[in-house]
Amino acid sequence: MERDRAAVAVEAQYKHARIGIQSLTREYYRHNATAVRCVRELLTASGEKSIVDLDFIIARAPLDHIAIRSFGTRDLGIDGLRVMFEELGYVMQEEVMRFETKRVVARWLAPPRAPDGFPPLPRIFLSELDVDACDEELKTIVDAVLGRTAQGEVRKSQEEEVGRVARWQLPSAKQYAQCEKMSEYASWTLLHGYRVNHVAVSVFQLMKMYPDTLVRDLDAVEACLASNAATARARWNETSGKTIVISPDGLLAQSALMAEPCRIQLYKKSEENKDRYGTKSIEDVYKEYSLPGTYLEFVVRLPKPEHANKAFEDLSEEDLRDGFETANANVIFDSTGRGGAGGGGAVRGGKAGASEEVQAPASVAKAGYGIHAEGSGSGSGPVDAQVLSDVYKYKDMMLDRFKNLAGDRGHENAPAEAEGQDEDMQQDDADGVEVIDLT
Ligand code: OOG
Ligand code: NI
Repeated sequence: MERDRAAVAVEAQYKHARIGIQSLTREYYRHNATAVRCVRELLTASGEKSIVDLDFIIARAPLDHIAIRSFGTRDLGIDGLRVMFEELGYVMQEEVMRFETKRVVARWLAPPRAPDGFPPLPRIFLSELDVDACDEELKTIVDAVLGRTAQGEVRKSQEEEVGRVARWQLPSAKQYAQCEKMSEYASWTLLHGYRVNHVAVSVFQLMKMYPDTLVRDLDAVEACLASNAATARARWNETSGKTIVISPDGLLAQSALMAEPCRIQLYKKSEENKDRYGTKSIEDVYKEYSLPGTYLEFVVRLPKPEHANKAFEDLSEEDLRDGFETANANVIFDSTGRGGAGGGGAVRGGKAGASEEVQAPASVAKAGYGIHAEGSGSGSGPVDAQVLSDVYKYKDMMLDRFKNLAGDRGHENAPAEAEGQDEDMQQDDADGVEVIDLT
């Protein structure tokens, strides 16, 4: 009886948390057409037979984590944000990740327990800009924008149009551009606020849902997306020189797409106008820019060493490598970058820490669950040419298999737009995330 009551409580809390998470992910997907297409492709290629529409994706697509950015000042940072997740039963973890060159700090929360038979909820990755540690020039802009919550140079915040969630108004085009040179993290967060920065698809949970899926590691994710014209154009984050980053223990592998461009209007200047009677008026001029929006990430977690020999069917999320890896995360952050000085850890005055170096890939995480279970080695090592060429051969092989699969599925998987997509889910015309003109 006691046991039943506990089970009921677990289930109630889980369902409550799931509603909260789904409302966040709904907003994320509503404004990121590429993410919808990519997740749909992974599910369909994995054998999902239902209509993979937005509701299906929100309710069922397995996520490893969700990430939100913030400013570490007043109550605007991690400690302000954590509360809403703790109310949903999430538990803040002790681990604090520091990204010295970016002036960013991050922590994560573990989800409440999932009742038997239910998939786990995603972890929450929260980060904040260490505003006090920033150079004066950057701090001045951030403070100016965060302080401007009432009427001012900024017309409106475009919450509905672009999915922004902030307690401050938009920066001007000039403030954005100046800020971006120093910190892409800061410029992104001034623009978008607390909206979900990215969600990460869990390959392990995808395999649990579809035991026969070919999508069993990150190379297979790439091959799957490359095999369909609707998703093949997605640009990968290759700021580390490759698409996949792997933790030194070889058990956490991650890859991410570059952010979806987001069209947003920013204040440019004020102009003095005269009407035909010679009456003067001041008019604010806004301009539309295409700037980095949100992105999609993919995660492979392998079993902890003590569970390495468990059969896949017996493995559950708790048996896997947990948490995050600073060096991986440092690269993943750059998915909202445009390759300027403000990204890649080059915040002025910052110094590159050795701890932020990305380790060479370990063969085990590349290879996925099957090979790991056979114990083909672990740990990180120098990039082995043989391993890499095997990976590429494997990728080609997977690509062929996905192409065949797509052929079998016929029109269902044709490059044409999926029916019934929202107006605001249309692909941005701009290829890439170049600013139109930000001066
Ligand atoms: C977070 C980047 C780090 C991960 O999974 O390591 C990250 C961000 O871009 O805000 O998501
Ligand atoms: Ni992430």
